Amino acid sequence: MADGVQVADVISTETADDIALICIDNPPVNATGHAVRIGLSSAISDINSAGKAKVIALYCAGRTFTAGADIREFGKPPKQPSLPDVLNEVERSAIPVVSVIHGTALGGGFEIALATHARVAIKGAKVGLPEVLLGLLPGAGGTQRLPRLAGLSFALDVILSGRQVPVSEALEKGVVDRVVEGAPRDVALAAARQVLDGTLTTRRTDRIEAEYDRAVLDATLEGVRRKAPHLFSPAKCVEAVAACNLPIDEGLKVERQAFLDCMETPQRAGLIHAFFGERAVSNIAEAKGPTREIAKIGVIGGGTMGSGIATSCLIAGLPVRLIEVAADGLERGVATITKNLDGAVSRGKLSSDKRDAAIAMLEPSLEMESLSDVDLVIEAVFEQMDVKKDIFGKLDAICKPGAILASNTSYLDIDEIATSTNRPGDVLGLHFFSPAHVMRLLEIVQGKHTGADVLASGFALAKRLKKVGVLAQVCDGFIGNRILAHYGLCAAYLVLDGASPQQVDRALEQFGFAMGPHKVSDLAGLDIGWMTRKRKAETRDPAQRYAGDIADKICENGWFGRKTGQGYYLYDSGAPVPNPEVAGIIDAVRAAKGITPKDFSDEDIVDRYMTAMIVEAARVVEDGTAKRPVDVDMVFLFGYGFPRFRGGPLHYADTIGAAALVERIEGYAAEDAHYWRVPDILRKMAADGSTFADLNKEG
Ligand code: 3H9
Repeated sequence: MADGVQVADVISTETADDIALICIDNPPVNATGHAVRIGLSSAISDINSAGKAKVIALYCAGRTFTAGADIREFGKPPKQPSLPDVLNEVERSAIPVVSVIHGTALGGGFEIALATHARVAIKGAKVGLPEVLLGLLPGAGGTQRLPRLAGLSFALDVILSGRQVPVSEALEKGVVDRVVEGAPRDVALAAARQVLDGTLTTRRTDRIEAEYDRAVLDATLEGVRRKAPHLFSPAKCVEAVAACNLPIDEGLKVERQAFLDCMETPQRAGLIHAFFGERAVSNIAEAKGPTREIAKIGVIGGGTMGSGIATSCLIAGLPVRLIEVAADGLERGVATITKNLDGAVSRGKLSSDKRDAAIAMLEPSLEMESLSDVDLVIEAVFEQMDVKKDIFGKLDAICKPGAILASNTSYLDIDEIATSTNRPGDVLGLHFFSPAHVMRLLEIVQGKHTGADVLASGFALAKRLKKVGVLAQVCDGFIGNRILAHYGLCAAYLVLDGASPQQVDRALEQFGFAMGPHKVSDLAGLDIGWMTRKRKAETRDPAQRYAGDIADKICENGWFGRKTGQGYYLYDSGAPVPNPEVAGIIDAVRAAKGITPKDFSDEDIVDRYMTAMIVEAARVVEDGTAKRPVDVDMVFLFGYGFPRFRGGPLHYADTIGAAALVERIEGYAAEDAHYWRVPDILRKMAADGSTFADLNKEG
């Protein structure tokens, strides 16, 4: 028995004449957990000892061949036998082994197939080595066997991209020997017979000499360092592949060490947290239950947001009725949707046929009454409560009973919006992120009265749109924008007190963000923050130091960022350069406020910014706006460009530790005790030594 899983439950063998069949049956994805490794090793050795069979055929039950190592075992003490050892036994088997691939043979799963002596794939199958996406490298022979079978360049491409290779390509590259149709067991029997009658040739990969080209390896290494400077595992992948010119035993040792090096990094833990987190957000009771059918969607508002939402629905094959108040607005909306779809075609994300089908499913209309037959309406108009309430009042009168009424508001109170209808149970928030047809995050906001089936339908829609739906409760800004408002203030304080916008951006880009906060603001439009500051001016907390003066002055000049050609940066000649006039504005504001600029190190900038993010993220978990820390993490990975290899703000917080964070916050509080306050939840965690990961486990 291994970890409560019986070996006999996951590996079975049967013999028929000269043929031995081994079946792996470890749902859901036949991962090579401890029991599978023990079972496979014993099966190979028992069949060889018995000496009756002349060929072994290995296949998997269920929906797929194996998806590789059981990722849940990583980070725990390793259990023998290791997968590389088992696969060496497979390769050394005196009786030839043929593998039958169906579904997706990924990572250690594909490595099993590479260690067998012939590979037959069932039509539609895919193979791949996605370890790099988990901060790892193929550690069970993939870096040694794939270049031997398919050449250096192909191996580097597959290992560094982590992509799933269609079986036709795998056949062309000689990675699989043939592609057939049929059920895995039938194909396994047929393949075994072909080995016996000599129509399917077997070969030992370890006896093939790998093609080797130092120049290709050097150029690849330089490329990964340039493209992914923060990531540890891509360079290790190249290092391991570079050992494929050694005798295989030595090459495997280099691979093993490189794999263990990757295993030790926090990046591996962050990326695996991201893998499971993406699935965990919808693995909750609220997302399950019965749903309402959504076959036709209404989108109100043809601006950037509404058009992006409509594009996303159309790409998913959902007909959309787009509503605008005036003909020119409607025309602009249709033009934006067409542009979005054309962009998806040129990026290779959509076929021309699907683009044409999507356009055919779009019905523009100036009549709100035309929404009487849709199953879901998504309102995406200005962020003004009275406008939204007016629309929802009308929708209540127009829409059929049972239709779901959603608002794409980024911060307004869904419950108040729902009061303008007689059906608050049908109302929820569906907060998309711009550009809505590209960004994968969807905050699903539960109102006080939102029906359980309405909420579950929100999750079903997210899945259909291939988005990551995260449950959020009502508050100003929900999960993401509420946290952003808090750490955005920290960035503003850093500039007010001594850092330059460029230094803040550089420090955070070095930390792993694709863009620093000032570049992001320039991209989003500085007028958006300006409007929000004006809107909140009356309710601003007088005890809180105001930090908007610099941004206000930039906006007063009409500089709204990229769209006006200047903001914190100038955009005249392509690559952004610091706007020299902003430095003058900063000096003037500091002088007027009597601030003597301080020197901040890049490390200090990152620490303050990240601590501010963690503080508000902790509060969002504490007050239940987010269900668990992992929900906050996924909001940031999929909606805010947070570096995936750091797992999300609260996963990152665990790498610092609650006690160290409390100490940090108390240190900053000496400068500004109003802004820097320790959340109770963090103080409690510091006292009892618990972590955000513990809270995830509690659910
Ligand atoms: C590796 O192999 C290292 C080796 O080189 C060396 C070793 C020494 N382990 O995605 P789904 C779970 S590294 C454990 O929703 P789909 C998943 O969490 C590994 N669990 O289904 C989910 O659980 P739940 C390299 C796994 O049909 C359920 O299975 N391999 C694993 O949309 C269904 O998954 C990879 O990186 C796993 N390996 O997609 C492949 N995989 O139901 C990772 C999945 O509780 N897996 N689960 O939420 C995938 O890419 C997709 O799961 C796959 C199926 C395409 C297979």
